Parts: sequence; C-alpha cells; structure tokens
Amino acid sequence: KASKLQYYNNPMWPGETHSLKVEKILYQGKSPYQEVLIFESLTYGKVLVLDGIVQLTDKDECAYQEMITHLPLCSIPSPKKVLVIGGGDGGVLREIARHGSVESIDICEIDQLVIDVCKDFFPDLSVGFKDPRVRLHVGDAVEFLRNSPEGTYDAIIVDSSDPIGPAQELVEKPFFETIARALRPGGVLCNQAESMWLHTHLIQDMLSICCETFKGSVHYAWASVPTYPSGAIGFLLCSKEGRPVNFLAPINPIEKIEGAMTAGRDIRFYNTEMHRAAFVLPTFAKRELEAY
Ligand code: PUT
Repeated sequence: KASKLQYYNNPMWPGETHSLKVEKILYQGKSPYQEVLIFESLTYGKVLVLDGIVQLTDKDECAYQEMITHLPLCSIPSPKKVLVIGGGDGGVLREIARHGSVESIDICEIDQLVIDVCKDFFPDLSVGFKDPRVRLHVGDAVEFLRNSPEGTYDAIIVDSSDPIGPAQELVEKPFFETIARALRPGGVLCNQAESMWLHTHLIQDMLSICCETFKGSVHYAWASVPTYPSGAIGFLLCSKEGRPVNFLAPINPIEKIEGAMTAGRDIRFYNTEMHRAAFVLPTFAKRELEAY
C-alpha cells in the first residue's frame, strides 16, 4: 500500500493527485517491469493502473485511442504498414483496424502481463489483437526498431506510459532517430506527448528533438481525457522529410473510409472536426510551444 505522501509525490505531477472511487479490486500483480492493478470504479467503469498511474478507463479510453490512431492515419493517403510501440491493451490496434488500406500491423509491447490482463478484463480493447493483420512482438522497442529494415513503415504510433520506469528512453533523441530510420520518406509518427498544463519543458524538448530528427512537419495536438492528469493529453505528430504532410487538414478523412465509423463498435470521439481542432492551442501553449 502506498502512503498518502507517495500519491502526492509523483515527479510528473508533484503535489497533485486524482481520485476515483474503487468499487472492487479485480486484479493486482507485478511484472518484471511494473505493478499492474485493475479495479471497477464507481463512475468510469474498469480502470487499468500501472505503477500507480491510470492508463485507461472504460469510459474515456475512446478519446485517447481514437485520437492517437486517426490523427496520423488520416493525415496520409492509404497507410499500409503500421507499427505500434507499447499499446499492450490493444485499443490502438482496434482503431487501426478501421483503416481498410492497412496491410500489416506490427506491435512491440515490452510487458506480456499487460497484454494478458487486458485480454481478461478489457475485451473491448484487446479485440484489436484478433485482427489477422497484427503481428505481436514482445520485447524492447529500441531493439525492435534497430532490427527493422530502414524505410519500412508508413506510420508509427507510440502509445507509451509516462517517461518514468520502462518508458524513460522513449522520449530521448536516440529513440526518435531509430523511429525516423524505420519510417519511409514522408512517413508519420504520432507519439503520446503528455499534458500542456503540466509538462511544458518535456514537450519543448521533444519538439526540438523531433524538428531536428524528422525534418518534415512537426506539430503538437491535444485532446480531453478526464482521467489523465490535468484532464488533457497531447500528441506529437511528425513527418519524415520526403513527401510533405499537412497534419492540419486530413487528406484521408475517416468519414470517407468505407465502414470505418461503425466497424466493430462505433467511433465515439474522433471525427474530422476534432482532428482539425486538436491542433488549435490555447494562447499560453502557443507561446510556449510554437517557437519549436
Ligand atoms: N498510454 C497511456 C498514457 C498515459 C499518460 N499518463
């Protein structure tokens, strides 16, 4: 059991905590990488927690999974080869499946326990693993990327946890260099990019590394996710030099992809208006982030 002091002392949001009423603990365990907890909450359905940090809830997972997937995939025509890093719950895979043009989906998740417990407790997310286009690789993403042939992917989605613990190196320059190497010219990256309310310096560092590394377009987008710290989460969208990509005006609108809005279960959050709106930043964030 963590003490109250520990709850308020997470270095990613010092002095803050967020509570959900627990109705029932459904699973508690430990992998070689992290502590895993699943509980039934009073108001958000089931909740997945890793090392004490909420990763997703039944009620608001749609906002995160749909935005991190369709922001990049709707920004390029006809994506075919997609790589997901992290994402062991399967939600991003579920969303990629809406894109009929996609031929192969690699996923590299480090923690087998996350995959297993999500299959047991979050069938609406882990359904993503059932798609025959999916190839699962359990292991370290940096090593996986180093072994991928250069120029393989049209899109890479990094659905990581926060950069403390196993995801630390996923915000550092060598990681972004291996991503750029694995993308084809004009290929796109969408990276979980924390909160503009809480993590300005981290986002500035990521923006500056990505501008240097990808040499195409680099933009910060965001969405509301009530159970994430500050209630918002960001996405870093980057394109590799080669073919220009305009993230702000999706060239491959979801509404025009046959069956995409209703495949499996209906899309709940993302649409073309949300896509465009995601890049509109409040004045303070524009000031802090637009120089990059
Ligand atoms: N992939 C989950 C992101 C959590 C951010 N705090």
